[in-house]
Amino acid sequence: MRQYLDLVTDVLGTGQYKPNRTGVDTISGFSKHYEVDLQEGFPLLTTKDLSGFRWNSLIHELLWYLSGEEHIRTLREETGIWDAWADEEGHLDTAYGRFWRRYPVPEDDPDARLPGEAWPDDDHRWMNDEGTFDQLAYVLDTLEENPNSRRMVINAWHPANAAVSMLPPCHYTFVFNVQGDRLNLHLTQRSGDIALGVPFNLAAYAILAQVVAQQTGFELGKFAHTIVDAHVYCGTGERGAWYGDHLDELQTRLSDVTEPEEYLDVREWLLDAAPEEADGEEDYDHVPGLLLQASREP
Ligand code: UFP
Repeated sequence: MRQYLDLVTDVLGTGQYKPNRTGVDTISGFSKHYEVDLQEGFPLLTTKDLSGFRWNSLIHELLWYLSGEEHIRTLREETGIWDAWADEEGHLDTAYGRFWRRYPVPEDDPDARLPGEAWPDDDHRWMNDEGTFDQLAYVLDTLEENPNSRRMVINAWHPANAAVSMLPPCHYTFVFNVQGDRLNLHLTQRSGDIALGVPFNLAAYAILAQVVAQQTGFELGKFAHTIVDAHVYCGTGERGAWYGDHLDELQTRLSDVTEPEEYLDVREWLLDAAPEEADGEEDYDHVPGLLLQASREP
C-alpha cells in the first residue's frame, strides 16, 4: 500500500530521535496522516505478514471490541494478544469495547451532574440497563436517521481511566462521516508503532468501516488515519538490543516494493476466522453479528 510506504519513508526521513517509557528508543514524527479509498480494495499490507493466526487474532479482537466486554475470557480462547495486560480473571483496563458500548455516565446525583448539563435519562434508548451509554448504537441509529450528522463520534478515551491505566487506548477515537452516498471513517491514534501496530490498526478499522457501510446501506468510502506520534523503534536505548530493531525490517519492506501493492481479497479469510456460534444466531446480538453478516454478503 503506497500510503503506508510513504508514511515509513516520511518518518524515517524527517523524524527525530526520541526516547520513551519503553526503554527502546524511536524515530518519531508528529501528526502523520494518510487516506485510503476503500472502494479500491482492502488496505491489507502485502509486505507485512498478516496471514494465518495474526489475521485470526485481528478478527477476534474486533469482535471483542464490538461485544463491549471489559474482560478477555472469551477472547483469550482465540488469541493471546491481550493476555499480558489482563489479570487472572481476565479483566483489563484497556477495554476499548467497554467504552464503545458502555461508556460511563455520571450517576444521577447532584454532585456528579451539574445543573443545566444535558444527560440522557436511564431509560433513554442508547442507555444500557447498568446506566452506561452505547456509543455504537448511537452511531448506527444516527446513520440511519440523520446521516448528515457531524457528531458520529466513538470515543475510547476516558481521561481519569487513561491517567492510571497500564496501556491507555492508542487508537482512541473515530468518527463516521457521510459524503453523498459514501460512508467514511476517520481514526485518530495518539501513538502508533509503524512497524508492528499500525498495519493491524488500519486493517481493523477498514473492516469496521466495511461492515458498518454494509449494515447501514451506504457505499464504502474512505478510511483516513491521523497518528499523532508516529514512530519506528530503532533498537537503541536501555532495552533496545533485547527488543530488536524495526529499521532493518522496514528497509526490507521498502526495497521489496517498487509498485503500489495489489490489494488482497479478504472475504475468504473473514469467513474462515468467523466463530461458528456467531452464525446469525441470537446469542450474538445485532452489532457483533455485523462482521459476520458483512462477510457473507456478495
Ligand atoms: N501500539 C500501536 N497500536 C496499538 C497498540 C499499541 O501502535 O493498537 F495497542 C503501540 C504504540 C506505542 C506503544 O509504541 O504501543 C504504546 O506505548 P505508549 O502508551 O507509551 O504510547
